[in-house]
Amino acid sequence: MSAVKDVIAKVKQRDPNEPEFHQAVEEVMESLEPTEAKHPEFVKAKIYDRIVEPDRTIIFRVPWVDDRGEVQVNRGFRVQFNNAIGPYKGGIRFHPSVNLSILKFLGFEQIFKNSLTTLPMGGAKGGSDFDPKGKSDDEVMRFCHAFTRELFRHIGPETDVPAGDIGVGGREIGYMFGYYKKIMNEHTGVLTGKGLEYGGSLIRPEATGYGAVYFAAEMLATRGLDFNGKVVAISGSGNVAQYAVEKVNQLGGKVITLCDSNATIVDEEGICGEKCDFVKELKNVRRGRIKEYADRFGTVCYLGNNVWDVIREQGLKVDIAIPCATQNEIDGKNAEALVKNGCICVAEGANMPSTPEAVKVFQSNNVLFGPGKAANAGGVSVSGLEMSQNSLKLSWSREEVDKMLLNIMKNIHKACLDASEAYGKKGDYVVGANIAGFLKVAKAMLAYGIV
Ligand code: NDP
Ligand code: 2IT
Repeated sequence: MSAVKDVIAKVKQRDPNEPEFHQAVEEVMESLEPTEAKHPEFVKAKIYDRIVEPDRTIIFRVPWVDDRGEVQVNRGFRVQFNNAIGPYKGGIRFHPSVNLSILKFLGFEQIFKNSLTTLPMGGAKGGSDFDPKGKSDDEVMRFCHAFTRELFRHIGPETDVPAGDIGVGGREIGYMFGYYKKIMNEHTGVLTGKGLEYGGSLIRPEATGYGAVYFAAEMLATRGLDFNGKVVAISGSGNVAQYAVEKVNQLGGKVITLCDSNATIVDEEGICGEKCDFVKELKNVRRGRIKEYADRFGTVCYLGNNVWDVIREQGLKVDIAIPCATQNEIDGKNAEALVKNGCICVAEGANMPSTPEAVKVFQSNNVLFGPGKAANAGGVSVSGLEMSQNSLKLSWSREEVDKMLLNIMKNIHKACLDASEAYGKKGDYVVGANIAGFLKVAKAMLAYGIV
């Protein structure tokens, strides 16, 4: 048996209750198979076995008091997966679905994503099963403080630098950073996604969404195509989705869908201008439901269905898909419908939004498919640039950061294509991203000996 097959089997046996983690490991490991022959030294040093085991996993109790004075207890996590090429780096997710399997899949993916950015960052992920929905600002503050009361001892600007993810945006980062600053008595770049007033970077809120669209534009350019006049389906309506919509509009495309966990809206006129402002205010300030968009602008709304079900059921024509909600949101059936309805390009804004069956459907139908670890790397890239600015104790302009982001996305695109070609799978961005991300980390691990 090949080393990677053996590793996949061992991971499944060792942690049988971690399906999302198995999925991510299987997807990465299968595409690393050709690296074994070129690098027998990796096999000998058991790099493949070592890279699937986190450096450490921290699980902790988060007790806090709600507005009624009742004590609540949540579970907090930080999976510090691999720091071979830089300090641990990766987001914090607050969502009731959060568990060890999901955070291990995210932390594992983050290793390769961060490597692809060309910046010195290791891979990590954290979070809690806390549900911010329906909580007051005070409750969110108390929870974030309680979460940081334990997390603080495991992180640091040269050790582990968390950031946002689902359910964690500027507000939550502010509460966590403020508490860390208070108890450590230091003002350092320990978190990214901070407010501009206290060390944040311009373009960080925009970075993931813009980056995903930049990556899609690079893929399209390989076939002489661009966004102009294209119909685009985007899912989610949070941070990543909002700025993906903005960039698609700037490049002349038309976005016709958005969703949240309750409903999908379809606006065939295009989600642009004041409608985008409405979504930002609705989701970031009032924290309401996307259904209100349909009420306000008189468009259709499908309760309980995600964007991809709606596209299949309604037979909507779509040129480009940018999933920006959550893992496994596009299944094989919905991928087939996308292909049938004319989709030529998929750029994953979310992490692992396509199931393995969906990926197969896209790739076997010659759809340009950009996996999350490449297509959504813009967010963590600008996090890396925020760390650089914090270390330098200065801040760069919007134009400078946006230019660096665009450059990084172009480089990632090229690195994926080059690696895919070098390993005999030209144009396969999944193989390219996994191999290009892996090689740098593996070589660093090898250099350290058995540690
Ligand atoms: P947000 O919390 O800002 O937004 C998430 C959006 O997706 C919301 O509209 C939410 O709906 C919807 N959503 C979340 N979970 C589900 C679910 N189980 N079913 C249906 N809809 C759901 O998160 P982000 O925009 O930051 O993150 C979106 C994706 O992008 C995630 O996969 C994340 O890991 C990934 N990502 C984020 C980066 C970042 O910089 N923020 C960087 C790289 C990747 P509702 O409003 O109802 O909660
Ligand atoms: O999945 C991701 O890359 C993120 N949530 C962003 C991580 C970061 O450190 O900016």
